[in-house]
This record gives sequence, C-alpha cells and structure tokens, in this order.
Amino acid sequence: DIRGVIFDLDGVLTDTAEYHYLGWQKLADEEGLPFNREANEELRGVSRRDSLLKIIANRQQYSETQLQEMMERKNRYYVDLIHNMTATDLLPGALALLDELRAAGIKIALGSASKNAQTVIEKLGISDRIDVIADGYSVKQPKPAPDLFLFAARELGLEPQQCVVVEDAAAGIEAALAAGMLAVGLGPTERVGEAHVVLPSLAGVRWLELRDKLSA
Ligand code: B16
Ligand code: MG
Repeated sequence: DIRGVIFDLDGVLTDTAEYHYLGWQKLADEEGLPFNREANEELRGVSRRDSLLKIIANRQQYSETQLQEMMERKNRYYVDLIHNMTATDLLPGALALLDELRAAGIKIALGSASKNAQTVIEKLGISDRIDVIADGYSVKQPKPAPDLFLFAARELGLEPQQCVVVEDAAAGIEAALAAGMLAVGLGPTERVGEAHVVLPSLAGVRWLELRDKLSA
C-alpha cells in the first residue's frame, strides 16, 4: 500500500535548473572553464560539490579552500537568481497533485539534493503542503545513494516499500530504486527509463490513475 510520496524539487515541482545553470555558467566564465547548456544537463539532480567537480574536470589543480570558495560563489549567484521566485514558478500539475494527495491522506516529503530547498519551497508557497523536508543538509551521501530518500521515509514514519519517489534525474531514479521504493520518472526514457512509471511531466496527473499504473 502506498502511504507516502517523496518529491524531488528541481525539475519536478519547479524549474530551478535554469538558475543553477546561470550560476555555474558565470562561475565557469570567471574561471575560464569550458561550460555550456549541454554540459549543464549532466548536473541535473547532482549535488553542488559533485557538479563543481564535473565542471573543473581536473581537480588536482584546485585546493580544498579554492573548491569551497567556488561553491560559495556559485551559490551566491544562485541565491540572487531565486530571490524573485513565486508560486507562479510551480510547474504545471504540481500544486493540484499535492492537494489531491493531501486529500487522499497520503503523506508528502521533499527529497532534494539542494541546500536551498527550504528557501525555494517557501518562495513557491508550498511549505504547509509538505510534511517532511529532506534536503542537502539531511544526509552525507548524495543521490544516487539511497540515503536521502530513506531519511525522508523514516521521518514520515513509513517503510521504503510504502513510498513513491517522483524524480527527473537519472541519479534520483537510481537512488529511489536503491532505497527499495517505487519510482516515477519525469522526462525522456533515455534519462528516467529505469523508473516504474515514466511521464512527460506532472501536468494533468491524477493520483488515482498514477496509483493504478504503479501497482500494475
Ligand atoms: P544547491 P534536486 C538539485 O536539486 C539540482 O538539480 C542540482 O542542479 C543542484 O546542484 C543540487 O540540487 C544542489 O543544489 O547548490 O542548491 O545545494 O533536483 O535534487 O531538487
Ligand atoms: Mg531534480
């Protein structure tokens, strides 16, 4: 029986990917590192540190202090960019599904790699619709490790098998499956095809239909 749904944030409830991209692009330009939108696709759902390591490729060149400074700098750019986010930045279908789940007595958690997740859900105006927040501060091992989703399930008071994860990133689907949870992948099958159910987005998604697809 499904008792809880764990939502990823970026790419599922809202599209902060563009802001992450702009932040990394600015940093990469300042550092003279090659980077573009295509390279940014590789950073979907990836933690801040692992994103930076992918961008710099040759990490031997940088000290830990320099890595920390670059992560902080990118985050400053990102925080500036999300400053003006509002409820209009919710992706289509997200709010309706959250409300439908609540009405159906299903518990709701956020399972995001982001250390800015709390700020973003406040800006989106959905804090009161989320029972538990698992974010970039909750566990040590980032996705694709199952730790973040297991943390969310534990905080919800549920077993992993009672939880569904909604994710847009390959690393997130991998993490959900490793956690022993059901997975809904949003996006192209090349990216999220390992999920139990693949959908283009949350637009028009009804809980009872999704539940039937998951138990089929
Ligand atoms: P921060 P998600 C992820 O969010 C983003 O997709 C990824 O691009 C970002 O690097 C990561 O959060 C960490 O974010 O720098 O704010 O801690 O998809 O897990 O909600
Ligand atoms: Mg995501």
